[in-house]
Amino acid sequence: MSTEKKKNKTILSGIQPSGHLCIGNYVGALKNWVDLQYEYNSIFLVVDLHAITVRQTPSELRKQCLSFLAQYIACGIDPDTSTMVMQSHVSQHAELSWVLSTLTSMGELNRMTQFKDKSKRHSQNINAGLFTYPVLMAADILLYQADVVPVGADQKQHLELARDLAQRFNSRYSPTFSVPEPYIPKSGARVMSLQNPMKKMSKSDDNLNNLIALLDPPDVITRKIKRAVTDSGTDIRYDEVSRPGLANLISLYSSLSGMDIPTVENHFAGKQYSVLKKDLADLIVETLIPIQETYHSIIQDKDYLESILFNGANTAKYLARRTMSKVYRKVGFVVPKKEK
Ligand code: AQP
Repeated sequence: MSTEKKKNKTILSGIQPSGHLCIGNYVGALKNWVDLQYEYNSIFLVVDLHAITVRQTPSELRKQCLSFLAQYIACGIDPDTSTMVMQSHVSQHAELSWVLSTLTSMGELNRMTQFKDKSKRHSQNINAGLFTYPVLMAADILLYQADVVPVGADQKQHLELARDLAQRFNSRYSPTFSVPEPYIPKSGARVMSLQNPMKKMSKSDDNLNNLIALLDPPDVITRKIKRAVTDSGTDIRYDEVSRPGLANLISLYSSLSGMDIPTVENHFAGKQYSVLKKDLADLIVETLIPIQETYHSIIQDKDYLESILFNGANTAKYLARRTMSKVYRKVGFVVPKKEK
């Protein structure tokens, strides 16, 4: 497909401003956003409405929202090219979510594995928002007629629902929404926890040894990788089933170095696990140092960050209003006179 053609297509993705943005978010999502932003019209969201589905401290959440925006920029999202949006600045996300929730069955939401996982992790706060989270995510995507959604493998099920809802609305009323395609990277789609490689690395994990945060200092990164759980084998060979911890480290090395997995295996042939761990820690530090430098240089500049959000909201609201006026008309609402 030519660049010109792709420019007519939109990519969209977002991350909840909760916990610590981690290397899993980076290789599963952010790195691909950066690579794709010049090929497509791009919209990147800080999804604060999603974040309150688990309990947050308001003053912390406010800080996190700007911190995540600054980390997106530090990772390479270019505010002159991409539209960067704070989800709560565009009220149409919630409006479309309501309409789509009337097309979603309880059974579909009951099957969502993220809801099951999060209900276990937050058993004192299993709220309706946590249950309907995937509908709001579908609204985020469909509101902007996104064609491609770069996400990690954990979001595949939610993406399927967004596709189903787009098709359901289109066939019940008339063609209205683009049906989005997931963009899941070949390597790094599912970075696993460092201490428990059977579960995914999660940015809100209470045990910080399970994750590498994008803002972790070099000595912390080196220590966490050194202590990452592996097995008692000696050769560096990728096997997700019998050696999940080692496979996770090889896969991370592959994503960050750009080498495919067999090349990484050859590169470390005859070497010990400790060598892989040291080289991986160095590679992560090398990747994150420039990100951290940029982050620290912009995070205090609140005016700059707020102006990016102001511009992002203006662009986003224009697109969102266009979609919502179609949606409301099609479902049979009376459109206010001035919007006709
Ligand atoms: N381990 C991972 N490997 C690859 N991609 C991942 N993503 C998340 N974890 C991994 C991708 O990052 C984007 C943002 O996902 P999110 O906002 O749901 O964040 P999270 O890290 O998945 O957060 P948790 O663990 O659910 O904790 P909360 O949300 O409570 O902070 C997505 O594209 C995801 O695929």
